[in-house]
Amino acid sequence: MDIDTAERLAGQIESKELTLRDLFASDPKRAEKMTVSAAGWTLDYSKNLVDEPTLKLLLKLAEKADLKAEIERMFTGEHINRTENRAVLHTALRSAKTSGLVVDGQDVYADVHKVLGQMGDFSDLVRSGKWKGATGKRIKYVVNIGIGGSDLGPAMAYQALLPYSKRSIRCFFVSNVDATHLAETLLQVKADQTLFIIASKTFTTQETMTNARTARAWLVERLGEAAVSRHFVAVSTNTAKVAEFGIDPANMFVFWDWVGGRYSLPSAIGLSLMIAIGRANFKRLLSGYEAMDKHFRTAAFRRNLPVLMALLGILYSNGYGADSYAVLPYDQYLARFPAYLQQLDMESNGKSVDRSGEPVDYMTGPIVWGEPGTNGQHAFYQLIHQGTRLIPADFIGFCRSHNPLGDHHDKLMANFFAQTEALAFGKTAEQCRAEGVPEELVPFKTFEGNHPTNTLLADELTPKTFGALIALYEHKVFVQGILWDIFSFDQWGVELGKVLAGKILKELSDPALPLDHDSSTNALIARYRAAKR
Ligand code: G6Q
Repeated sequence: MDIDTAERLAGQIESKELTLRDLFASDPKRAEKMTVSAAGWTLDYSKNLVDEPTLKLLLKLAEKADLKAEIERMFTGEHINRTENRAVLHTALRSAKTSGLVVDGQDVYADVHKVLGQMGDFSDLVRSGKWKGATGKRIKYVVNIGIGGSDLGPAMAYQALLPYSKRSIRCFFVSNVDATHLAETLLQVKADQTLFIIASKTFTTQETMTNARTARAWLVERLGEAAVSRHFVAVSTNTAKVAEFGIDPANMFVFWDWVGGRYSLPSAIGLSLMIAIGRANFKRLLSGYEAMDKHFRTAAFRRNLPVLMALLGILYSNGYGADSYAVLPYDQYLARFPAYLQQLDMESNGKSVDRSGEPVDYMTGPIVWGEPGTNGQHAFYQLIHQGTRLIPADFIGFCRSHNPLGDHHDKLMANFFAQTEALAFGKTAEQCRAEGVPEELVPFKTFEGNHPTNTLLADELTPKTFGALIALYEHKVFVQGILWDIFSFDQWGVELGKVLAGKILKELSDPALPLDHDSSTNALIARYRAAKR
């Protein structure tokens, strides 16, 4: 991060003590000036603790980090994922272009569209009932087995786009190696009408392979070995491992090492979603992503949604010391969106060394959390309103509901608007007194306000607006990674988890093995060994 600009920023924040009441009072056009639109979304960022000079300094940070050039490096396939020596090309997955990008000898767009065509053909077969199970029945259940990036995207998106899905096919997502996840899912499906999609970039992930093997055995027990080819397909970059598992590579949908797991929903990892919503809606989803990609790549930073949201996030993390931000979708279909963003943001920017390998001396990726409104209002909003921490929040809402029952939607959105207003402007002691609040209760009923929010509003949750929303956050995270000078596209912490458990697994299954961990871990393993079945 450019230290000089960051220090000036900190100086400004300390000297000014901005309040949203003053900022709005001093400029009647504030909301108009601080509202920008792109790809079906309107971002109103006026309820942020930012004035023009602060915004200028934030934009300077972007300039100093050479952000424009960094964006181009990503879009054109440079190996910006340096610790894994890979390009980062998830934006190529949603480009309508079919040629014109050759990276490391690969005709990227051509390959992307080839796989999209293969996915589309397969989805058509499953949706139309032409793809039959081993006993001649059509598929009614799709079980995606994957974890992390091979699960969170499709699981979240399936829920988000349920109104667009074929309701006669139900999708399930099994990720946890806890057998309960698979067992409870298998209770809800019938073997001869189930398609298992084994989704794993590496095809070596312990959780996924364990669930996949157990699912395979379950199916073979019911329908015989020959049924596997009608009931199992794979999504992976690793053809050899797919074949070794016993899935015909003809039933495999590929993607590439330049697609990071948490960015992989628009790749073949989205196969379950495409089966659910159909190829045309999947295409609309991709076009929404692409609209935001184009906006991000071309719009001036001052009007660039991902850039503005990234800069404001940096203001709160580094200027105000905020540890977290909340994502509050006022739409039940987006219930899993905060969980999805947790991986996208925290796995990408949960880093503490800069790009030259030196420890950073500033805060990087924040904690992301949230729940759909209005549920959160009856739970944790209290702390946002009256607690001691600064928690910036993104409010995400839609003008029209897919379920226009009575006045539900107006009520939902009345809460949506009321909350950002109350968070910004609070309620003063004078207002309380004017309302007749007894003096001894005034301190408790006073709301300081000055809690910053972004409001993101679209007409309707459609595949297109939804794709644009995901891309918006992807690019926000990218910008922050650049400004913090960290690598956002590796995840060595996850890799560590993948190897750590291996040693202990052996010790759990062989009680004769000596334990040489610390005294705490040794005692806990011994306790488990003594009580396990
Ligand atoms: C995502 C991470 C991680 C990954 C899972 C699953 O960016 O790399 O969440 O997606 O560990 O990996 P596989 O797809 O290889 O099974």
